[in-house]
Amino acid sequence: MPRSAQAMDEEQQELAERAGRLFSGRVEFLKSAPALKFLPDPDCPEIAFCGRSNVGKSSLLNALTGRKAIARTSVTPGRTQELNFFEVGEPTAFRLVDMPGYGFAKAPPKVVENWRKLVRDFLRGRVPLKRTLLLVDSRHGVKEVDREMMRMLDEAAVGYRIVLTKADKIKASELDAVIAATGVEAKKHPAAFPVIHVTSSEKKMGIEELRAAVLADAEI
Ligand SMILES: Nc1nc2c(ncn2[C@@H]2O[C@H](COP(=O)(O)OP(=O)(O)O)[C@@H](O)[C@H]2O)c(=O)[nH]1
Ligand SMILES: [Mg+2]
Repeated sequence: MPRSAQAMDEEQQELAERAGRLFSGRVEFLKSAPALKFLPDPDCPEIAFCGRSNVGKSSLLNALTGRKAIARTSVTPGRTQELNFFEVGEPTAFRLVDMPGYGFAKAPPKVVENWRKLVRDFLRGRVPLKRTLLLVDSRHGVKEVDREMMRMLDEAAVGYRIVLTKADKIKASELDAVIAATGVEAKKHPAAFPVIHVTSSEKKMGIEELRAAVLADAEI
């Protein structure tokens, strides 16, 4: 028997409330891993965040967790080349993984190659990785460097949600166009979710919905 719309609404509501409690409760930095041998034990679900340097990843992590500086917001793009792990919940319900940003100018080829290897090996081999969030700046839309990231996710068969950031920075009409174009792009990628998330860490837009989505992903 199909579930009623009301039952689904109630489930969604319950999920959103649980997500709100988890993200406003214990969130703790666990460790940085500059190479796979430093990864924490694969003993709980993980959700990873990736995107170009300066896309607003640290700001989004801070907004999701309601902290000012759980993840450092930086004006020096591309400095970190590590996977940063944060635990959410008491006891830990899941981990957030802050992946190193990409696409920064003037990166030496060796740095780019290290980035590619670390990210690819992590995506391919990480058993508890449930989902990745691919952040895209609303003002720029999907760029070629993002497509490379999308191809890596497709190849590793890690499902991902595309999250538009800094939605407060552009006009509503422009935002609609970017959402539509991003949706078209997502359809070309087998591991991409068709639904595009729209957020602003500055204006706290789309944050509650994204918390619920992350929790749902962690529980699959
Ligand atoms: N207006 C606006 N600016 C943002 C938003 N999110 C991030 N920024 C700014 O974009 C810059 C890069 O943000 P950051 O979180 O450090 O990006 P990261 O390099 O991806 O971690 C900073 O100057 C932030 O203040 C947003 O939602 N709205
Ligand atoms: Mg950052």
